[in-house]
Amino acid sequence: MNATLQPRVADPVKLAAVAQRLRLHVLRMAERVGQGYVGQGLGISDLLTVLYFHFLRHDPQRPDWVERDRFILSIGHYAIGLYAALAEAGIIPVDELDSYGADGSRLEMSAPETLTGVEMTGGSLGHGFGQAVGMALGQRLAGRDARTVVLMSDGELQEGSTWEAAMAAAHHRLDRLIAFVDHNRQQADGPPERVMGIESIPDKFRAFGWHAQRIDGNDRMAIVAALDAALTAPAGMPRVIVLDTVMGCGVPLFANREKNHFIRVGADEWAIARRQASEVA
Ligand SMILES: Cc1ncc(C[n+]2csc(CCOP(=O)(O)OP(=O)(O)O)c2C)c(N)n1
Ligand SMILES: [Mg+2]
Repeated sequence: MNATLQPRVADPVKLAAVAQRLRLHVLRMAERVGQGYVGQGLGISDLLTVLYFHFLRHDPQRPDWVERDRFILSIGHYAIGLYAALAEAGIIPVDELDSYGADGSRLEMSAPETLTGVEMTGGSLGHGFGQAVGMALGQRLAGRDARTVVLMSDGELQEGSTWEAAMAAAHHRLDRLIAFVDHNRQQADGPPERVMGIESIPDKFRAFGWHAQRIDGNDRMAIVAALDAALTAPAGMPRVIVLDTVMGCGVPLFANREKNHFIRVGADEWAIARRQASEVA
């Protein structure tokens, strides 16, 4: 096994504190806009915490370091979560979060690759996975051992391009590619099982030649363990980790809403949300 693929030891206390700060950053951004993709940002904070503060090899002082592991956010509307992680990691200034979604801001509601730390412009769904496959292939052709990590959504599994990318990754035996699926059981028009069913997600990926796992995506140590298992899985297969997540996780006020894709929040609710996020560790 290549030494660079060895798992590292995670610090659960540190990760809990970081995840809480990410959630508070998400609320701070959303409160200024008054609405938005709050549920996604909160739901994915645990993954982004583990990636940016445990797993990814990156250097905040040199965001363009050529040997860095790549993180590709296929779902551009999740940008609010990514900005929180980039700020907490020191890649963009924390104070810049206040400009989220404002005219002229670098922090557009869909992540643009013109922003430091963003690898791909999002917005049009179903493209990040294919781009990640291309980047992983490119890393190998360049002789680098960097890992490529991509996050896509359950809604994106309904796109044909997703399965073309899955097939290509297995064909090219891209074992340094790790794909995450945020299975939050929501898309714009309701739950996927009502719009167009996508289960069983792990079985579909296995049929395409992938190493597949499924975990509680809001359990940070389960994410750490799944990444460890992905690093030591058989060579030659790309890896996928399906995350069962709760939209709005960490803020019960939002987590319990039936329609969570784009949350409208009353002016009086933000203080409650902030308090709830502060209580969860
Ligand atoms: C190609 C494309 N089709 C449609 C849209 C409009 N759109 C934006 S978010 C979204 C929902 C996609 O599902 P998912 O990412 O699972 O949504 P969430 O979990 O955030 O509710 C849709 C259809 C888009 N951005 N791109
Ligand atoms: Mg979804």
